[in-house]
Amino acid sequence: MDIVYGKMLNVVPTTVVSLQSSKNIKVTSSMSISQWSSAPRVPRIVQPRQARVYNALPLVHEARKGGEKDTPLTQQDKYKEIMSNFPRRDDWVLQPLYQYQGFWYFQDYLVGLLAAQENFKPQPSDIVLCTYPKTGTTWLKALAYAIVTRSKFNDSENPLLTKAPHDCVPFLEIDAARNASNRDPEIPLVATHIPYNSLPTSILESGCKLVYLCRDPKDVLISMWHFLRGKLPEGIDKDSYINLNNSFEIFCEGISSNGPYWDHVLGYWKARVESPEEVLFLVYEDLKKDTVSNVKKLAEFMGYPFTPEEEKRGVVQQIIDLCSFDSLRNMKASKSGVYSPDSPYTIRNTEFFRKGTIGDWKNYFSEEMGARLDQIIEEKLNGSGFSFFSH
Ligand code: PAP
Repeated sequence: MDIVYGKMLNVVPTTVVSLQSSKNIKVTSSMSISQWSSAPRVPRIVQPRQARVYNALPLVHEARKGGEKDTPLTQQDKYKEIMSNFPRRDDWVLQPLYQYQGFWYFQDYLVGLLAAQENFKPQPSDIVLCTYPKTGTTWLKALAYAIVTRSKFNDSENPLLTKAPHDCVPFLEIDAARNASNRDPEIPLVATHIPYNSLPTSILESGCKLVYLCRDPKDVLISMWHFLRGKLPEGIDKDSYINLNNSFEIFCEGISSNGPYWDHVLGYWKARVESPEEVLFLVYEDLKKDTVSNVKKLAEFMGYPFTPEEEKRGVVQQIIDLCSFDSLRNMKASKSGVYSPDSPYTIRNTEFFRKGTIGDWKNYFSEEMGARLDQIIEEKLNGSGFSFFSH
């Protein structure tokens, strides 16, 4: 495979202090893409942050030659120009994070998000699977796909046996927004990491059902930390680029891909409180501990409830078994395949399956660090009616 490790990060990070147009329009990162397009061009007033020169490193999603072919170059350039005015942080080293509508995003991902906001047209029956990265997206995709397609395929024909879950359910900001033909119109599922308030208005106006899955933040951070370190070239001292203590501190500050994590959770939780018939809110730990009732809840919510006859035949358990960590991890597609080879987001499927357990954070953080992150999250969620402690 022709992977380019060529994007150099030898840049001096900058922070946008203020942006004022000649017509006195304040330009902020909370503006929508269409507002940006009509805003007059403004000079950048920047203040250099701590000057750091990074070594050449691969992108978070390894860039491939020709990988950006789905999205016209002019559009890519437009988005990159827009985001060059957004507040920026370089803490995670692999790529800059840009702040947009209150959340931080890696540069290539933000291009996809902006394209999704501008272009995505949902099908009326679509169900959107929404997650913060590393909270169980792969598992949720597999379960939802198996539920929705169970009468379409017999047991030996299910595409999950030969295709990775990420190839069965497209990502809105990676596949679907880049090219509408990247999805099968017969499968009403699309997945996204986009926070609730930044979802394309086309989704919010369409009344599509949303399923949200969240996870204990301590395990999310450990999972993400492993994933991002896995993007560093072999043989280098990974701790000098992405070490645990620094990752912990910046995550606690809210600086992480699609973070702050607590705001991501809160956005979907509030939506669920306001419209329980449109938003299902699931927790990874609950799904692990009581998979049967959560899978039934998921099927019911999506409009594909199990019949008593199906329950008697053990269909619920068959789906759970098919989508279990061990089952999916051992599939040929998971062991050898690559996610999204025609886009700039190329990830080996093995990277989506690490341990799949609850509480792995204890092998990395001290009790004090765990308690500190818990306290931060609890304070942020305080008064919302949702707490990770009750799961
Ligand atoms: P993504 O955001 O990049 O799509 P996502 O699937 O959300 O990744 O998260 C990966 C985590 O889910 C991994 O957790 P870990 O690092 O703590 O191990 C992965 O192991 C876990 N995972 C993947 N598939 C399953 C599954 N079938 N059951 C339980 N956990 C799973």
